[in-house]
Amino acid sequence: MVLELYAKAATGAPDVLGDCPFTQRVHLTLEEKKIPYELRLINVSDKPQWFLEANPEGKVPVLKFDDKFIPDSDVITQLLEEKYPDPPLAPPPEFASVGSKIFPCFFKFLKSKDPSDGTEQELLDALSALEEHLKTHGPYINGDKITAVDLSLAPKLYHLEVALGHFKGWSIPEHFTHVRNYMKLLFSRESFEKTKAAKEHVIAGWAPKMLMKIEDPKPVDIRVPTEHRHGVLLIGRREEWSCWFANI
Ligand SMILES: N[C@@H](CCC(=O)N[C@@H](CS)C(=O)NCC(=O)O)C(=O)O
Repeated sequence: MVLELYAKAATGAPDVLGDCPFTQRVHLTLEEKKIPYELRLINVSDKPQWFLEANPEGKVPVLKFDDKFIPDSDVITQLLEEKYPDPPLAPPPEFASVGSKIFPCFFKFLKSKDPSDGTEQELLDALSALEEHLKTHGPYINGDKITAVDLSLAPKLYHLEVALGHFKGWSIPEHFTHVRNYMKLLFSRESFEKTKAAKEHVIAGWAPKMLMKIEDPKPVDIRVPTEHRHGVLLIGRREEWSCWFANI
């Protein structure tokens, strides 16, 4: 039985691996455990009917295991740990949630239009906690060996770096030396190189979320990418592009 990983296809490029950090977490786990698998891409803007029947919530990642479709990266990574215990990736329980505030803080800061609303500071505080942890326990979250916490954090830190760099011209301050080295270490792993989305797809994936107005939090009408500008795939209506460009 070869496992099948259903992963997000890139926005506007249905044959290219997309930018879902939860999918990459599972993908990294399969690679690090050297479990054979087949990758299947799902266009999340136009999900096939059979996929919605097998997985009514419609989200990726989904793992086909023993003829069952299993969604959710938490559930999948736990299953993989049980069925393929070698190499063990479970972290010590006290380290299981290290860094877990970073992704929600990154998202709030990315969407923020008010530089004094405290969202940047919240992100800096979350990064500071990771810096302190790594100072004592690094270079990975649990020392020398990579664990599942690292595999969950790596794609999120990658999205943070790419999206904040692109949309806000922001980067992790230089004094976070342990966090910056940690990111280098994670991003240079063979498994990461093999499973990461291209930067332009990460940017295209975040662009519609950047277009959501604070007072009107409904997602905009997303259509297939129709134009390139500044090397970025543009999606959505023309007036929304100008609103997006006005904000970068
Ligand atoms: N809690 C889920 C989150 C998965 C998730 O949000 N996936 C997104 C892509 S990054 C998705 O499938 N979005 C498409 C949709 O919601 O229709 C997990 O950890 O697997």
